[in-house]
Amino acid sequence: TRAGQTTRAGQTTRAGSTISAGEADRFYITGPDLRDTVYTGLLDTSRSSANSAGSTRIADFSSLKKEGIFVLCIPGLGKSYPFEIRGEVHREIAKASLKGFYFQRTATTLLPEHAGKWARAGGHPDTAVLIHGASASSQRPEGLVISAPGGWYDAGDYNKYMVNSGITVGTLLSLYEDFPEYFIKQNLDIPESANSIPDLLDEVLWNLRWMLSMQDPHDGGVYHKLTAADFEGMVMPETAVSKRYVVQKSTAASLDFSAVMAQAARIFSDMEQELPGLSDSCLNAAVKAWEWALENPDSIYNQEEMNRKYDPDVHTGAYGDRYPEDEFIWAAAELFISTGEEKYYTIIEMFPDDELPLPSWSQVRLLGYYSLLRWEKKLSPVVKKDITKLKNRLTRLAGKWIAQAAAQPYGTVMGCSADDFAWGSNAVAANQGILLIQAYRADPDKKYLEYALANLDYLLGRNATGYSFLTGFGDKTPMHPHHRPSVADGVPEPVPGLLAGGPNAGMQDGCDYPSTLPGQAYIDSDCSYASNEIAINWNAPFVYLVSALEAILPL
Ligand code: 9MR
Repeated sequence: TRAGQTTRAGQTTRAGSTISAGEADRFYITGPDLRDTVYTGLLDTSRSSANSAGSTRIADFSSLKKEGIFVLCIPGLGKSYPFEIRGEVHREIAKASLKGFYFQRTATTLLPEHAGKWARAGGHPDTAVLIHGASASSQRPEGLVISAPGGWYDAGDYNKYMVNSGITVGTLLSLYEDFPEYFIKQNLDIPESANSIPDLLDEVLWNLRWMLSMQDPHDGGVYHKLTAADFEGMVMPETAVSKRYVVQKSTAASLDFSAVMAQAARIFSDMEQELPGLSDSCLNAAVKAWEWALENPDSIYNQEEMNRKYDPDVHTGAYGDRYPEDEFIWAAAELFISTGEEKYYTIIEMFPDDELPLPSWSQVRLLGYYSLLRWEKKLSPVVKKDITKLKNRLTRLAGKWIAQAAAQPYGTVMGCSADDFAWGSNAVAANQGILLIQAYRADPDKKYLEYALANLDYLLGRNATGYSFLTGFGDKTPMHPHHRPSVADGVPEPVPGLLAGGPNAGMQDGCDYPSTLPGQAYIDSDCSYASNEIAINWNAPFVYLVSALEAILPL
């Protein structure tokens, strides 16, 4: 059997566990020692046809509400990992996945009292970063060097990328705006935990302050990334000391920055006492970056072209988004909400078509739409009409997904389309979950939550690989993520609370995958940057999904 996922007390999950292969037709839920049967049921074969995930059957024990530790057992086939039924079952995971960002902090020592056995020295001070392509003779006002310390490492590598920071911080700030009460109580055990700001916001500030330093004060444009010319070896941060550069100011980076700063401005305006002036600084920065983007709508980051012009060649992640239309929509929505000025809403086409493309680093339109929905009550009558349209589209899409998921072997929205299994597929699963939660907020029907929870189950083991993809949680969980500190620190367990990329049919790293079925194209090897890297833009939607469900459930 695949891992039996954890089921919450007092709440029904769509399906209990997904079983692969075998002939038996009955399953038993027992204590961990296989005694004391508390439930028996028939395996549901209605979805048993072979599929992209292999061949599967469902063991549905949703009606079992007894608290305790159990295993699911099928005579002749075997037993599951032990699983627990109780309330608040995801609480530690919500905390650990957010704490994962603390472990990604650059430029600071992680002390044992916060980091436990993963304590480490700081690296990458980034106080004197070269401007790529600048030369003494060009005499540009920005000069040759900037200081841009702090922020999070993007992923398993040691670089800092604005576009990816944008969607990550936007997702985390949206989580705070949607469920503020949950975060007033949460304690992450980070250096700032004793202050009066919620730890979620303290953690976000570590990256937000870095983002602010990436804006060119002379014209408002924002540098696309801060990077070494090449990826560093698998070493600890303090020994990865290659020269660092900021490269070209780009339209996408400036708009993502603008959106995040506008959103931060309204959140921090409530914390003027703790963070004097921050809200104003964020709003000014947001407006300046927006104006720069309006004047520079075609400043697309093209790494090959840049390498033809300037030395040294840069070979790190490009995040080369060629279509900034959705970034304009996101930034316009956030600026409109924060300033109340309709010019931001009317200057661009907010609804170019009926689509609701799932968020990713290159597609951020929905982040703007989610914010409009969140602030509906504050918006003018003109906009309210659009909101009604938006809600209908959202619930229609969620309903379509659910109908497909009901026939899918694992009963999850994730995996209904073969396209789901791309690079960073676990973020696809998490973002689908967020969409279902947004649909629930628009139309409080429990079915949306059940399927959001099913996608969380997917990420924690109810999938064709059987892996629980969050490091440190589950019996079968990544031990060898593509993550430099986890490889180099000499600690057998990887840094906890980090989400692996997940099955990726592209398998671009050429590692030795055990299966090429899209849903199983995953390998727990640090070789595999295409399926087993961790990244902030994957952790953030995971944190959203798990925290939102903890905040809402049980109903
Ligand atoms: O998440 C990115 C994925 O969509 C791209 O296909 C891939 C190749 O360009 O890059 C991924 O992002 C990586 C980034 O470029 C560098 N840091 C690690 C990121 C996660 O693998």
